[in-house]
Amino acid sequence: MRAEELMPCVLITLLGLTLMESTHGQHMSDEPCSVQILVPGLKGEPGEKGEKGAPGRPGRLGPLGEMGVPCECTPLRKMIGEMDILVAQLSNEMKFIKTAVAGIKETDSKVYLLVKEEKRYTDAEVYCQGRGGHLAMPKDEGANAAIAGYITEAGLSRVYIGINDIDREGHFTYVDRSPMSTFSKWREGEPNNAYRDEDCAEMMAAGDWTDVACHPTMYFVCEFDKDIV
Ligand SMILES: [Ca+2]
Ligand SMILES: [Ca+2]
Repeated sequence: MRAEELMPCVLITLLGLTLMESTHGQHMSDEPCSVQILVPGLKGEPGEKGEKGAPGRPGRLGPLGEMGVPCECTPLRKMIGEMDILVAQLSNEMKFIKTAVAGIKETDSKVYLLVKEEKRYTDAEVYCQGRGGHLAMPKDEGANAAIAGYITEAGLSRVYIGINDIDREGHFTYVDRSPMSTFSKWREGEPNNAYRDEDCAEMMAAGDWTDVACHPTMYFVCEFDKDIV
């Protein structure tokens, strides 16, 4: 108990004593000012849980966001998809070009491509057709010389060209079934249908032709019309 709280008691006590003295034995309380000191009791049992309180107030508005970049996402995704396809096509074309030995040979109307992948005759034609062409079909001296020069520069001795008698023995046509013209470059003694098994044709480095079997695999030359290249 602090001093200022004691003061009234002291004053009352002093006053009481004064009264006692002045009233000559008049009865006074034995305890004119009892001092109670409060001591904390034992801790009680925890109370029951209270009911849920009302929801709090909404929080303050957040700060303004930064300006975003406008995103037209659907067209962009479409563009990216199309670019992926283009890249895949370009990769295929690059591979195609890398298989060509020494660039492309051309005449006024044709582009020739020597493909250094060994294939059977029919597979070689399928390969050329897949790129919009055919196995090379030399129809004049200029075209034949261009292809022959290509073979020689590549250091090869022979390639398949687009001439065969698959449909009718002894009746050679170009691979697109167009008839042979007056031009031909058969080596002397060819075509001879050796072993009765030679229905396809190859060109030697010198530019002459021989009939050969269609199933061996070898390099070949494709030709493309210039207006579609
Ligand atoms: Ca034949
Ligand atoms: Ca032959």
